[in-house]
Amino acid sequence: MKIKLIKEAIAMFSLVAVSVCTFGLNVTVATDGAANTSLLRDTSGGATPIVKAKWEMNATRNAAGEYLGTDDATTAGAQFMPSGQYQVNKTITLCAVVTDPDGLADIDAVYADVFYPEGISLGDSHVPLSDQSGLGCGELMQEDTLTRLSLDDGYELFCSKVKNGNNNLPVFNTGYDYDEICNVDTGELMKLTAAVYCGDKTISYEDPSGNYKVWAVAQDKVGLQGTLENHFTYLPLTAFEKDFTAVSYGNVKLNTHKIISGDLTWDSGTGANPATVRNVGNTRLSLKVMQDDMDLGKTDDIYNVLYDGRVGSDVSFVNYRPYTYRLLPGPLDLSEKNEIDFSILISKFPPTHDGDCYTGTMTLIAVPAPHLTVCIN
Ligand SMILES: [Ca+2]
Ligand SMILES: [Ca+2]
Ligand SMILES: [Ca+2]
Repeated sequence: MKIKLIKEAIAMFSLVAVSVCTFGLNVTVATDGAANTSLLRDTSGGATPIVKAKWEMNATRNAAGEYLGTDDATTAGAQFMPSGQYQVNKTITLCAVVTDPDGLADIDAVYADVFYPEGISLGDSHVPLSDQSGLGCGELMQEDTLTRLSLDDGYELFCSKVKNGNNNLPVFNTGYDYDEICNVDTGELMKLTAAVYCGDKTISYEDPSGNYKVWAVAQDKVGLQGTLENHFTYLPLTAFEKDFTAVSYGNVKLNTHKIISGDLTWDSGTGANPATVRNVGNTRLSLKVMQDDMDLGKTDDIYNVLYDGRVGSDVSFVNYRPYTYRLLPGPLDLSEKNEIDFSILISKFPPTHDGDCYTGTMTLIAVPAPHLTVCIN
C-alpha cells in the first residue's frame, strides 16, 4: 500500500520542478542536463538499535591477535600520542557494544564517524584565507565500518582487558554499565543479544592535536539508527626534522653581512646542505636558535659577532648575540616544510685568535605555537 502511494506521488509530480523531499522520491531534470535528486528514507517498523558503550584504543594486538585495550594516558577516555616521525601515522581502533531490541540479526551495520577538533584549522598561514581549503574545523574526517567480533573475542576485550586493565576508557549510554553488559548469567554479550564491533582507523602523524569527536552509529535493516558520542584526545607533540648537520658561512669579510640561504629541497640530512626544516609533530611550532661566539670574542663587553635567522623567505630576519636563545619568525604550520636562512656580521676578528678558521656550535629547538583558529567553513 505504501509503495503504491509513493508511485502515485511520483506520477503526480513528475512534471513539477521540486528539489526538496515532500513525497517519497523526486527527480528534477533541468534543461541543461543537470539533475536534482532527492529521496525520503523510510524507517517505519521495528525498534531502534542501541549503542550501549563505546571507546577508542591503540590498535596494537598481542601474539594471539587480541587487542590489548590500551591507550596512552590514564585519564578517563582515550588519549593518543603521535609518532613525532615523518609519515609515521598512528593507528587506533574504534569500538562499540551494540544491541537491537529486534535481535542482533536486525543490525545491518555499525559505523564510526570521526570529526576533526572544533575551531582548529588545518590551513596554511602563508597564504590568504580566501585561498585555503578550510579543512579541519570540526569536519567529518571519514566514516569507517566496524566489524563484529566473535563472542569470545568481544567478551575478552571489553569484559577483561578493558574492564580490568583500563576501566575508565569507555563511555556508557544511559542505563548501562560493565555489569549489565558483562554479567556471565544476565549480561547481553553472553546471551548474544549484544556484540562488540571494532574497526581500525589511521590518524596522520600531522593531524592536529586536540579533541576528536567520535560517533558510533548502529543501523538496522529498516534504517533506524542508534548513536553514542564521545571524544578522544590526540595529545600534543612538538617535533621537527632538519636536513643538515652543519652551516658553513664560508669566506666572511669584516663588517660585511653574509647570508646563507636555505632551500625547499629535502637533502641527505648530514653536512652543510642548504638548510631545510619540516614539522613532524601535531602542533604548529616555532624554532629557537642559539649559537656560541665561534671564538670571535668581545670588545668593550659586546660580542664581535651578530647573527640573524628566519624560517621562510616571506618574513624578516631577527638577530641574536651568542649564547642566548632567540625565537625565529616564521612558525611552521602542520606538515609544513620550509627553508631556514642564517646570516652573520662580524665587527672584529680578535687578534688573539690562532689562524683564520673559526668554528662553533649552533643549537635549534622547537617550541609549540598555537593552532590556527580561523575557520572558513
Ligand atoms: Ca531494530
Ligand atoms: Ca585513558
Ligand atoms: Ca635542503
